[in-house]
Amino acid sequence: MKFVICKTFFCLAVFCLCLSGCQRAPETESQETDSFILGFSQIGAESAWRLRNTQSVQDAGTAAGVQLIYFNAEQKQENQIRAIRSFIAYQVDVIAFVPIVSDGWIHVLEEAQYAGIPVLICDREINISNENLYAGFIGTNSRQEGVLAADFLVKKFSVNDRQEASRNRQIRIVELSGTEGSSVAINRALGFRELLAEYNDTAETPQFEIIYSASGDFLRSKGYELMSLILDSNIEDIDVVYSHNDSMTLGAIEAMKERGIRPGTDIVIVSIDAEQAAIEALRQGEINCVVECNPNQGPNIIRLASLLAQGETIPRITYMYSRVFTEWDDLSLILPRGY
Ligand code: GYE
Repeated sequence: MKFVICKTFFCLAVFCLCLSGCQRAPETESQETDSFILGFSQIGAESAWRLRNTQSVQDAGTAAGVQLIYFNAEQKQENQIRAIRSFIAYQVDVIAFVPIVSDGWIHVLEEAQYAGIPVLICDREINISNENLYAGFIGTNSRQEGVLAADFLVKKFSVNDRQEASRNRQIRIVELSGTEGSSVAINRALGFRELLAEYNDTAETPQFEIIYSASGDFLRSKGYELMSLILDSNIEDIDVVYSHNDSMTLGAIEAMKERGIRPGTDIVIVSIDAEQAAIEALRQGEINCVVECNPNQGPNIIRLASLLAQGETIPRITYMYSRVFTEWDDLSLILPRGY
């Protein structure tokens, strides 16, 4: 595990002391609210999205003068639990963490509650019966992301059908899902299925069918391996690949190209995240739709953590705004993504 303490807080404190010695300025609200210690446990560095997410928290912490204690769990839940225990031992003011999977947090959260330290759940949700064990959640609405991905397919193959031949048959979908047991993978699968089931119930053709689903762990290498396996197996007539993140999508595209398959043309591709490389693939016609998942959660995390440090309550759920990029948009208007 990597352990980093931001020194900004100390420099700022020294700076403020010097300043107050000269001017005797009254303490402003922001000086008060920013001066707290935040323990932040991140999952790891599995994707460009995750790197941007980490950077966003670190930048926002530095800008607000928060003392951030950062742990990288390197994809292991036990490392995250150990990190949270060390935050408790260190007596931080607030704990924030990105739960790699949704189950298995009860004991460590009880320990945090016993120590009187509020906990902010970031990016991925947890599954827990006693909701009082954490203060709130900030992240994206991953169920809605699944709904939006399915909504694009419904438009692509029916309402705005550009593939006449597909009208009278089933649309065969392969799903590359994220880390097993993570709320994001569970909800992106759920929202996607919900909307397609609703559509299938009301429309005669085309009907959508998920013919294969497996986890690629949100990794490009696994997206490549999985897609290679699928294409070399007896799974035939794939119309769509629905991938839970851009890293896996980019790996899958590579596997398709190696086999002479034209991604975006021979197989419709729907992805989630909207990192720069995926937007480029969208521009080149190799991806048909990308549902944005906004990684720039740092300012909200720091704002909510500040409130918790002051003993205030926060909303149970804070969702980040996300949009959808499709092949029908004016792609020249998309600004550089920064990740
Ligand atoms: O989509 C993916 C990542 O938890 C929302 O995790 C996040 C997901 C994101 O590594 O790229």
